[in-house]
Amino acid sequence: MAANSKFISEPKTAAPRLGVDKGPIHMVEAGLIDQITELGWKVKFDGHHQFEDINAENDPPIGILKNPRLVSRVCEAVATSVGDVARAGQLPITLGGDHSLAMGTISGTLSAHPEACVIWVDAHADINTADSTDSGNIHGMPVSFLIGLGTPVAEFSWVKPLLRTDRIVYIGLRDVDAAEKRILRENNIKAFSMHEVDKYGIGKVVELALDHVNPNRDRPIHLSFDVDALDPSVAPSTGTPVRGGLTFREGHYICEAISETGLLAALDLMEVNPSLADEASVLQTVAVGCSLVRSALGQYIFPTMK
Ligand code: B3U
Ligand code: MN
Ligand code: MN
Repeated sequence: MAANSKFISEPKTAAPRLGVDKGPIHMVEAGLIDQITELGWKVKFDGHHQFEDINAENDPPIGILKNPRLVSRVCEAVATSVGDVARAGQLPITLGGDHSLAMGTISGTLSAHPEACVIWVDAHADINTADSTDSGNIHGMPVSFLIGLGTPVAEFSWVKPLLRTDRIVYIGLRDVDAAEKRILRENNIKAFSMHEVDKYGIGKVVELALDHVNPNRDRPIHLSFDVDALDPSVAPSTGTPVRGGLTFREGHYICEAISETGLLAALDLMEVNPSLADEASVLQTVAVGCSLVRSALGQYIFPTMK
């Protein structure tokens, strides 16, 4: 494993919910880089991406989309960084930050590995289009941009519709808008909601999810993990907590099972937001975020069990 290396990038994000951009640095300050170095990885830390030149005054809404230029500029820079790292044969890890960043990370991954598939772990589907969004929050929309659904938004013309509808699968959904349900159905996009997690158990759900996007277990996997997929009792410090989520073990199982495939090509750990809770909740959420990353990087794969 010493020959492997990875790249941790923690972009400052564009969320109107102030504070979400402070999430990543808490995970780094909690010792994440040392922790994954101890697992045998060679880590290169890219630091914060700073975009000081765009603020609310010079970034008015486009339609009802909030902070469109800032989100677009940040995501485009992230796409370039992640693409460069992936092309170098390394594993890009992006700590967020709001989930609109996945527009950048997944664009980067697909530019390097066009055959890659995406496992999107989230309470939300994040598949509203510019036409269907009620909130105008771009973090509720990245998947539609990546697939190329809805009326194109010129500001985001750099996002190429490289993601095929049969190369993404969801796990953990439980708060999906009516319009998003229609989009999922019309495009035949596979989703394992909490209902399926309860019904089949997490082991079977991950197997079925992989069977869908990666039947021969030969495609690189981009894991985009929104920490709000976990139950708020496990990860309270996040922007839009929704009760009835994944347990600590279910979240970790997903990361472990993907690690076990040996196909992980890129990882996002998103929506850790320390400004939204008391100190104990922040520490708990940051610790869980670090722990999920370690699991995805092989912490719990014991050679004696093979
Ligand atoms: N679907 C809603 C709510 C939402 C999506 N993602 C988050 N919240 N975090 C929306 O705003 O599009
Ligand atoms: Mn999300
Ligand atoms: Mn979410």
